[in-house]
Amino acid sequence: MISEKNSSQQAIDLEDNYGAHNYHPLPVVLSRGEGVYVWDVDGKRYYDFLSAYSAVNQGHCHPQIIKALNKQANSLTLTSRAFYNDVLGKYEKFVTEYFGLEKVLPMNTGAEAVETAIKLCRKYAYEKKGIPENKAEIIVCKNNFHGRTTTIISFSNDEDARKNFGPYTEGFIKIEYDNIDILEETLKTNKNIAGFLVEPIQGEAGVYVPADGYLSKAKALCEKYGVLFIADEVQTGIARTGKLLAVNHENVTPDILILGKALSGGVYPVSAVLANNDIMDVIKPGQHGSTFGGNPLACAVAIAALEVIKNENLAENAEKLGKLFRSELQKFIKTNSLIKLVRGKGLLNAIVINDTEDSSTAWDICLKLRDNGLLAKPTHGNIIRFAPPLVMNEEQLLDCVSIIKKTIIEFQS
Ligand code: IF1
Repeated sequence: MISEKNSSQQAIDLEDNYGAHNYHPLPVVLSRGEGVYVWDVDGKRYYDFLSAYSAVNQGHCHPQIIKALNKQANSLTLTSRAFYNDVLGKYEKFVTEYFGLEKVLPMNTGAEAVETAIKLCRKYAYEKKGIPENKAEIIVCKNNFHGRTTTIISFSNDEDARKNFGPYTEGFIKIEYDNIDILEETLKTNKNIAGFLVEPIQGEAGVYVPADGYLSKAKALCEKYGVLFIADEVQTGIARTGKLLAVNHENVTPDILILGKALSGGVYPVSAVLANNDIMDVIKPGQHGSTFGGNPLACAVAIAALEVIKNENLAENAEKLGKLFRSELQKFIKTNSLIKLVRGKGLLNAIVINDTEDSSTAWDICLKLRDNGLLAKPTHGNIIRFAPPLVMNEEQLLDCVSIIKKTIIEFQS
């Protein structure tokens, strides 16, 4: 029996005793969410500045998305792809028109969608480009984060993510991010390149924004060398950075687009890979799939989640509030020695703290932010990511800015 007393500690103990220790959560136990807020088991309210790693862009428990979830759950949840269902086709038409690519392959998690993109890219390379069997290479970037499957961690350079999970999958060339010359050099000197897989902003690396023009130049180089440009917009997509997609800032259309997280507004795992027909048509029946991918519940939820983005102008809001957030913090850090810099795009931002990567400063600041009513998570010992739901308004954002300033000042005294 779980008593009502100390329910916070009870919940933590249960996870500690019965769950694998593959996470180190901030000590706060949440039981409710609405819009930009979450509440802990004791009823204390917080601003959510993580948004479940940008999955909850539409805000917690958005009524329109929950309504779609409930409505669909009452009629049909899963058929598998062995049969047709009456929602998948509607969703496929909707999502392809929404993003301007001809076909979609529905999956569930971000990592699955990345795996799908890799398989699609390789198959296209063998069948349409004539790369010799098993020789295809995909260029990836140093400090990438694309998920946690064995293939994906094979091209990570994060020791925690990688070490003792080998043997690793071959066929990836890792180059420096945000370096266009190295990309061209790599494309020029290797003849079996099938694709270039890139995050438009590197999230896990600490919200690292590449130089203006990097993505459009990279896309142009991919075209020149006949290589597929694969954008992993799992974290940056769906209005987070102030445009529907982060590549839209540079008017780039990816050959393969990978989406996840906020594609469902965070209520259900929904991911997708989009591409035009000449690419997508290399996959034939039996060659790829998933029991849950494209299920009616996921499709209904994703349609609602994408409608909310447009109806509520969340990309424009993210753009506007992001500028305000950075300019307010910019002003503050001029007067403060603890924060080195603030960077980001739209409402995907981070502060870099004047301390070493292995310090606990970012963690300690996050604990104090929590006490002051704002939840954020460090990425590395000296970087804190700030990514609130995009349904925030200006007044709330300024309230958050003052919580952050107050916390940093408290921390220093
Ligand atoms: C965790 C980071 C964020 C992603 C990109 C694919 C995936 C992710 C660009 C895989 C997932 C997550 C997962 C989360 C931590 C997290 C993360 F800090 F590691 F980098 F968001 F910032 N492509 N990102 O960012 O998607 O399979 O998880 O659905 O706890 O591992 P998934």
